Amino acid sequence: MKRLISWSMKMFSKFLHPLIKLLTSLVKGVDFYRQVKLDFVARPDDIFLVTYPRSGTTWTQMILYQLSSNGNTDFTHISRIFPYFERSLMFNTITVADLDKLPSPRIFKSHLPYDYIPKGAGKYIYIARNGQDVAVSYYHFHRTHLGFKGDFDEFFNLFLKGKVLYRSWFAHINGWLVHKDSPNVLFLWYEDMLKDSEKYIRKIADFCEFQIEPEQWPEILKRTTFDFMKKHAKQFDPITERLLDDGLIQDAFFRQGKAGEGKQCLTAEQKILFQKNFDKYIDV
Ligand code: PPS
Repeated sequence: MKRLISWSMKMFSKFLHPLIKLLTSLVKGVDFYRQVKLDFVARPDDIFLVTYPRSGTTWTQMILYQLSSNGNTDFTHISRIFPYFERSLMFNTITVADLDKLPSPRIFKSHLPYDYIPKGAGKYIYIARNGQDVAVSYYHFHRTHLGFKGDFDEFFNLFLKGKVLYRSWFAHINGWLVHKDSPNVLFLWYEDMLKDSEKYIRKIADFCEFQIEPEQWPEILKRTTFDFMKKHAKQFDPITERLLDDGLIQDAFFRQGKAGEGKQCLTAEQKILFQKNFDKYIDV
C-alpha cells in the first residue's frame, strides 16, 4: 500500500513539474512583454549597451561608467548603476516605475536581439566578438555560473544550434549587423577594442556625447584595463549581482567568533522571553 501511494505521488509530481515550469515561463513572458512593449517609455537620451553574452559587455559597462561619472569605484556591483534591462524586469528586481525614476542619461545593459530591444530615439552600442572565442568563453561561463556539467564538445553543439541562453550567436550578430550603419547605432568589435582601447573608448565617449577633460583620461584608461577590473572582480561578477538581488551578503559568514554578544544585544524584554522559553522546553 505504502509503495502504491509513493508511486502515485511520484507520478503526480512528475506531471506537475513540467506544467508548473510551462506556466511560470508563460507568466514571465506575458509580464515581460507587457513591461517592455507597453509600459516602458524610452527617452531620447537612453543608452542601450547590447551584446551577445561574453562579448565584452562588462568591460564596456565600466568604460561607460568611467566616462559618465567622476570615475569612483566604490559601487557594490556595476548592475546597481546600469540595470541589466531584461533580467531586472524578468526577475522583478526592478520595475518600470523604478526605471522611470533613474536620472538621464539612463544606461542599460542588454543581451536582447535587435527585434526585441525597445526602440526609441536613444543610442545603441553593440559590441560583437569573434564567435569561436564567444563559444569558449560562454562554455566556461555555463560551467562556472549556470551549472552546466557537460564538456566543450557538447556545449559547442548546443551553441551552434542556438540552444543556449540568448539562443543563436549567428542570428544575434546578424540582426544587429543589418543596422550597424544607423546613426544611433555604434557597432564595435571586441578584438578592435583590445588592439587599441584608447581609440575605441574615445569613440564611445564621442558617440555618447560625454565631455571628458584631458586630465581625466589617464584614470579612465587605467580603470578600464583587464588587470584593474580583475582586481575588483566581485563588483562585476554576475554571482554578486544574484546575491544582491536575493538580498544575500558575501563575506559575512565569519563575523566575530566571540562569546557574550547576546547579553549585550538583547533587550531586557527579549531576555525575559528567552528565559520563559528556556524554562518551558528545557527540563534537564
Ligand atoms: S557577460 O557574462 O555576458 O556579461 O560577459 P561579458 O562581460 O560580455 O564578457 C566577458 C568577457 O570579457 C572579458 N573582459 C575583458 N576583456 C578585456 N578587457 C577588459 N577590461 C575586460 N573585462 C572583461 C572577460 O574576461 C570575458 O572573456 P574571457 O574570454 O572569458 O576571458
